[in-house]
Amino acid sequence: MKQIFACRQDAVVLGITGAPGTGKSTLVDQLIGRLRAAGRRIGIVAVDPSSPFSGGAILGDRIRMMRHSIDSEVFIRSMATRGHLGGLAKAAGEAITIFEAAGKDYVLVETVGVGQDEVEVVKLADLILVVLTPGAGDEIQTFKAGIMEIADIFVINKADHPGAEKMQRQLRAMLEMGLSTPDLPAVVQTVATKGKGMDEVMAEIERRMLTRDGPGQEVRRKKLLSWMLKDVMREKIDRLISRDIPASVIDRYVDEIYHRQTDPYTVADELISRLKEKR
Ligand SMILES: Nc1nc2c(ncn2[C@@H]2O[C@H](COP(=O)(O)OP(=O)(O)O)[C@@H](O)[C@H]2O)c(=O)[nH]1
Ligand SMILES: [Mg+2]
Repeated sequence: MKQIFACRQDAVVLGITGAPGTGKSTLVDQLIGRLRAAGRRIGIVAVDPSSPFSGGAILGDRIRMMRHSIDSEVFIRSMATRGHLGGLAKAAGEAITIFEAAGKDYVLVETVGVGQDEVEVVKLADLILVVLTPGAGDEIQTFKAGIMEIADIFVINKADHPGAEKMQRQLRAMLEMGLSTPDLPAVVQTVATKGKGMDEVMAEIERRMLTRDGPGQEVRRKKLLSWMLKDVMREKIDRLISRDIPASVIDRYVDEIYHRQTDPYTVADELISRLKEKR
């Protein structure tokens, strides 16, 4: 990773988030198709337990992804939400860094916009697409997760279902009321399964990437780096603990705690000062 860090160059990082089943993976699949047609090299980070990329979805989706899995310029890295030793930010950050070092032009990060970690990870993207579907109370979910403020492009997918038009109007009205920024988020209708509306989505991505402010990008990048740094340190400290404090010592302390001779807080302080003395 040290060497990989030394040779990374910035790719465009697109975050795609939304409730499960809204069509994020289908949309990513469409984006891959369009970016590949333009000769771009692509890395995918799928942080989505229900993602076809991570093997959780129905067969039809998996088959659809297959057309890209034989393309050597498309690399898909799936990761589960939980179970990462150093945390999700580190795992996602490492995947993005590796893609950047490998010369990918675009990195697409798909996350379910439900857990706090997932939302935080998607916030690190250069551009954020929030995927909604007509009806289904998605609007309320969006507000809850606080992604209303961070979306650059709202994608109303499944526009073949009733209510897309109404939702687009409501969303636009809400945005015009709530935000004073000159560049309002775009609201685009799509039918991802048919590729409908994808030209507009691509045009918005390209237009917004051109006008992205440098300082804002730096802030986001630095936030990712600060998370990674902390996660890497936590992992190293964890390793230090298991290496330098033998299990027998832990067992002895646990025994003392059990017999009410001491408590975990006092023991932790003692063990930490011991670790420090050793250095
Ligand atoms: N009717 C309709 N179905 C769609 C559309 N986009 C995706 N789907 C279907 O919705 C389901 C969930 O899609 P998926 O991409 O896995 O959603 P994700 O969980 O957000 O990644 C799949 O069965 C898709 O075929 C759309 O625009 N219209
Ligand atoms: Mg998915």
